[in-house]
Amino acid sequence: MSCFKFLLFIILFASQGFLFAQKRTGKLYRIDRYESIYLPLGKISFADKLIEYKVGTPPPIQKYRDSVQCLHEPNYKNYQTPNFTSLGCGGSLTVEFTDNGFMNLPGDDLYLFEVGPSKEPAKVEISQNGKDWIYAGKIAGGKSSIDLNKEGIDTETVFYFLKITDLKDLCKSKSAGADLDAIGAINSVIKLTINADVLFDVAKYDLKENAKQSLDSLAESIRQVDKATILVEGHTDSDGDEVSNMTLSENRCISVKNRLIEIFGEDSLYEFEIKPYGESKPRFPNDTEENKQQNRRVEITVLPPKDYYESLKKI
Ligand SMILES: [Ca+2]
Ligand SMILES: [Ca+2]
Ligand SMILES: [Ca+2]
Repeated sequence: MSCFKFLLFIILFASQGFLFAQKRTGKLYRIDRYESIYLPLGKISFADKLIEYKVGTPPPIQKYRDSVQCLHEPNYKNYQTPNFTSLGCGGSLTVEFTDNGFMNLPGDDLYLFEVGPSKEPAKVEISQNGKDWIYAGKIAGGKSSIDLNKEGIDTETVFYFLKITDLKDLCKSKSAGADLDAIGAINSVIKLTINADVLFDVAKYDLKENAKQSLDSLAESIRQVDKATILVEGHTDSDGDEVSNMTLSENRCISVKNRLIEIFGEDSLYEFEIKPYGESKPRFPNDTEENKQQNRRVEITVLPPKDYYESLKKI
């Protein structure tokens, strides 16, 4: 290799390294002076919207009652700066995740940034729809994680709501009740469902011409995260026989995957996985035309990348 070529090689190599260093959504958040928590999907992983704030009794002083301070990335500075929401004794906060959801996957699933000088325990419940609640665990107070791996919580449901209720441990401070700076999902996901009729003609698996636009806009949502596993799941209705529906959904998954690879380019940091289900997982009984239409679908889930889960095994 000539000297010039070698130099060029070094420059290219270094600039690629630089690009890669730039291309990571996953982010470390400081817990204390010594520890941090890694969120593999980065800043989208936090609760986005306040649904309800029920202040407990006695309540915290007014400046600690700003209900939206518990949303988005953590930004606690010190106890005097009210960058957090205090629940009051026995109070509760209900929040929604709008640009992401969360799931019960390997390792800890949620991370609550409970801040301030005292550690105040709280109960956490989760919900798919904001109506039906499942007990998810207790936090001892302080910055705490929750593993959803318990009875009654499967590994397929995507949750969008979280409710935290103070357990009345410390009721006499200015910031009575647990103090929430941020509510994060470690196992954060983006789930996108697209009606198969938009993408394909009946019994076909090559994409319709205008399907490409639908997948382009879907790709924009995926781009919020630059490194992930993208799971493509295909479902049909019950018309036709089981075996051909399985083959059809598999071929449709492959079409969607190939189109996404075309959009993102071969050297993107996404890894694809496909799971065809045929007619085996209907959302609704296949007894009306409307229900059948709802059952014909492609579901795309953007998950933390595989190397994140491999790093968990090493600990
Ligand atoms: Ca979010
Ligand atoms: Ca888990
Ligand atoms: Ca905050």
